[in-house]
Amino acid sequence: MTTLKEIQVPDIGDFSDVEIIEVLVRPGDVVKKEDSLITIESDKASMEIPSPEAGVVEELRVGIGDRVSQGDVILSMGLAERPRPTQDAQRKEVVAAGLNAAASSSGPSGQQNESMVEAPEAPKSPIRISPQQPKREPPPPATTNPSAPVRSKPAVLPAGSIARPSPTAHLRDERIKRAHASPSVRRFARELGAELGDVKGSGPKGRILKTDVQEHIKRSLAAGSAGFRVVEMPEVDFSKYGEIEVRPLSRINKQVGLNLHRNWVRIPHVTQYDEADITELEDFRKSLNEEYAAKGIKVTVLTFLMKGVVSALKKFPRFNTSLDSGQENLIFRHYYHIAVAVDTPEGLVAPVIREVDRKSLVEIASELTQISAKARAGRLSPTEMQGGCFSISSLGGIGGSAFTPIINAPQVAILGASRAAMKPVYQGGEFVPRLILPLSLSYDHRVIDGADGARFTRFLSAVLSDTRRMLL
Ligand code: CAO
Repeated sequence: MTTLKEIQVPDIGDFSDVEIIEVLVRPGDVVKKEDSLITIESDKASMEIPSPEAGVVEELRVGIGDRVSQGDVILSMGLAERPRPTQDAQRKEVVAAGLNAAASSSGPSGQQNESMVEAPEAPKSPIRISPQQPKREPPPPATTNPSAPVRSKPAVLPAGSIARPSPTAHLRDERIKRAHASPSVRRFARELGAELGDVKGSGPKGRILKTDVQEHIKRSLAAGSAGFRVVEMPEVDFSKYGEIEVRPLSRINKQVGLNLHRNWVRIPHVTQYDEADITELEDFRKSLNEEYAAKGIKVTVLTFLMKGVVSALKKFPRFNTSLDSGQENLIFRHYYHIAVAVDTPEGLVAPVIREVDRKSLVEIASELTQISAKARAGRLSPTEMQGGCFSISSLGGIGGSAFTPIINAPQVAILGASRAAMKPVYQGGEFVPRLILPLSLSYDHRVIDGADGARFTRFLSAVLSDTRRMLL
C-alpha cells in the first residue's frame, strides 16, 4: 500500500521567498532519501533541497521561477509502506547505521508517521549550498619568503614522479568558484570533468545550466581537446645543483601566462616571415619627428605599422575576423581597433587603440605614447585592453631579427616587428644600402591559408615601402 506525503520546504535559515531555479525531479521519478528535489537561489547563494523521504514523485506543486519559503509544499510523494522489521532486523540495521552514522538520519525504519499529510522532517543531512569552496591541495612545503634564498631539503623522489598542482591552479579554482551555477550543475560538471570556469551560462543572469555543460563538452570534443592528456611538469629540486631564489609571478604574469598557454595550445599557429624596405619611410618619419618635436610627439615605426596593417586588413578582411564559439561561423569586423603589446615591469599587456583607420599618424603616435605610459604605470582599465581586431608586437626598439608572436585570441593574427637594419639590396644591377624591417606574421591556420598569409605580408611590405599606398 502507498501513502501520500506532502514534501515541504524545510528550515532554510534566513532565506524566505527564494526563487526556484531548477526542478530536479518529475512525476513518476523514484527518489531516494536525500536526493535533491529542487534548487533555490537567493542573492547570496543557491542551495538544493533534499528529499526527507524515499518514494515516488506523484505531483509537483512548484515550477521554475516560483518563489518559496519554509513550509511551502514542493511535491506530493507516494511512500511505499514497509513491513515493520523484526527486532533482529532492527538490531542489524542499527549496527549498519553505526558504520555509516551520517546515513542514518531518520532512525530505525518502520517508525515513520504514516498519516496522509504530515509536517516535513527537517533534513538531517546538510543542504548543499553553492558557491562551494573548491577543494584545495595542501600547499607545497616551499619557502614562502620570496626574496630569501631557498635551501630546501634534497628531493627524495625522482624528478617527474610527483603530480603537483600547476602554478596557475589557484586561478582556475577561483574561476570555478565564481562560476554562476547551482550545486547540481557543479556536481554534473565535476563528474564530466568540465572546467566550470570555461563554461558560458545561457540561463538567467548568465547562470550555467546543465545543457551549457553538455554543449561545452560537445564543443571540446569537436575541437579535439578532450582526451588530450598533458603530462605534468617534473618537480625539480633546483637547490640540489646550487643556490637559488624563489620569486612569485606577478598577477599579470599569471593571467597572461594562462591566456598565452591556451592560445598556443588551441590555435594552430603558422608564422610567415617577410621584410619591408622602409628606407623612404624612415626619411619621412625623421622629418615628421623634427616637425612635431616641439609638441613632444614621437612617431616611431610602430605608428606606420598600425596604419599599414589597417590597409592590409581592408584588403584581406579575413584577418579581421574571429571564429564564433561553435567554430561554425566567421565574424567579420567592420572596425579597426589595433592592440599593441607593451612591455611593463609587471609583465606584458596589450592596450587597444581604437579606430586607427580614422586617425592620423600623429594622432596615433600621441595616443600610443600616452597609453604605453599608462600601461607601464599599471593604470590601464580592463576596457582599454578589450575589443582589439588584430595585434602588433614590436621588439624593434630592443633588437632581434625574427620571432613567433602568439595570437591574441579571439583575434586570428598578430604581427611581430623586429629591428630594422641597413642591408645590401640588389637593385638595378648593383647592391645598394636599404633599411630593411623584418616582419613575423602569426595567423590561425583554421581561418587563414598559407597563401593569404604570404599575400598579407607582401601587401604590407609594399605599403610600408611606399607609404602613399596607405591612402588607397
Ligand atoms: N627598427 C628600428 N628601430 C626601432 C624599431 C624598429 N622596428 N622600432 C622602434 N625603434 C626605435 C624607435 O625609433 C626608438 O628609437 P629612438 O629612441 O632613437 O627614438 C627606440 O627604438 C625605442 O622605441 P620604443 O620601443 O620606445 O617605441 P615603439 O613605438 O617602437 O614601441 C612599445 C612602443 C610600447 C610597443 C614598446 O616600447 C614596447 O613595449 N615593446 C615591447 C613589446 C613586447 O614586449 N612584445 C613582445 C610580446 S610577445 O609577442
